[in-house]
Amino acid sequence: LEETTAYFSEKQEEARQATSAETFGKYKGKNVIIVQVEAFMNFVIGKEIGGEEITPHFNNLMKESLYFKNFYHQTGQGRTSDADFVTNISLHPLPTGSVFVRYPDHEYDALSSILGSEGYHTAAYHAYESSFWNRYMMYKNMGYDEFKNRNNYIMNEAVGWSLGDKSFFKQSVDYITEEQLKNPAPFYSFMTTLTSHHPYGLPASLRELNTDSLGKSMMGNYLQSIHYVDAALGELVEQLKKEGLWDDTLLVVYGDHDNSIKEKADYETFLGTSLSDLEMHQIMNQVPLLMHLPDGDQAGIYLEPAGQIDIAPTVLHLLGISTEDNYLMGSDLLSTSKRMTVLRSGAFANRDLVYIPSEDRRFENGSCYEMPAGKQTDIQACKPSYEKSKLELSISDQLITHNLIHKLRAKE
Ligand code: GP9
Repeated sequence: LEETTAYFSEKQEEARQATSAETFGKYKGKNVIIVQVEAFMNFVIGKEIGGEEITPHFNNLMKESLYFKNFYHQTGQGRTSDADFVTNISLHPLPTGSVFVRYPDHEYDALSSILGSEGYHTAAYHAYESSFWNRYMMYKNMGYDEFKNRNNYIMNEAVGWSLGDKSFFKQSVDYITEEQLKNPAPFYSFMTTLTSHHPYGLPASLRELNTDSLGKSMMGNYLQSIHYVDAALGELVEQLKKEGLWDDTLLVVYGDHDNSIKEKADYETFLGTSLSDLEMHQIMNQVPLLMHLPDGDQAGIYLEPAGQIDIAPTVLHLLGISTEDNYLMGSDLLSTSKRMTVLRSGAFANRDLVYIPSEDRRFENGSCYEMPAGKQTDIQACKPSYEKSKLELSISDQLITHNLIHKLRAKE
């Protein structure tokens, strides 16, 4: 408890100072839509195959959005559920299993419950079985007013595991507009897509790219799926504009985790270059993060490392909701810069260094790189940040497993 209290007093002081930043509360009362895209990785952004852009809609939206180029997923074995947990609850996932499944009844400061207590209507949307990853239980704990799951969607576009993302977005926005008519309060919508799920078996009628140069590889199928999701994102933006919601909504889009294609050769063939261990590590761990603010404000390419853990604090900062009394491990991305992004594997990245652990997890057997040069350096250069990253993971683990938020609040 003492260690945890000391850690969070520092974080909460950072949050207190952030309230005087220019960006704090700039979008007070605006709606928030967060889209978590299945297996959406950063290496496809801005890339082409057969003369066509893989993500033309995303690339276009980037021009009027904040795009975080060095953004990491921080998931562990709980995959999609971990991404949801890190993003909405701003703690690390566990070293084994999924928090959604193991500790769905512990106390957390979820973005949904914080926004709910600020008068927002909150809803989670995912067109699959509500029990998968124990969402049904966990979303109750996270305080969502509604959870629209497979039972609430008309299956008019069957693709892969479930409903295609185009119809999923269309029906989800219809639910939002329906609710707005009854209750015009600001809303928070968390949408989890599914079409681009492994093994990427998109029907021939939906494959629009020419991936012949990759043969019949899974990588080709993956790119086809991502191209489809990108078109679905384009339709989502158009529908939000048509419904008059676009100018009053913060839209956040990010990838949940890697695509499970682990062979380096597949990436080398697609990118047309050989890849170092560091480059391969970045490819497998970086996902895109895009934030569109009304009027295209703050647009640009942000290079400082960041991770899913920073999304909830950033959204709350922009809405002017102070997190001084919350237990969130991430940082607001607009008012802080000297961050360290810690991954569940024990890897970390800050402005100057990237550390990659070895298989045996012994610190001295890992690799330390100077950034942005990407040059391997003496492992000892990574030692101080390594100690900090270890502490961060262990505090998060203890907080979750021993229900410490509950205990700390009881002490207050
Ligand atoms: C299913 C979906 C898939 O509901 O979220 O999760 P994943 O297998 O990617 O962890």
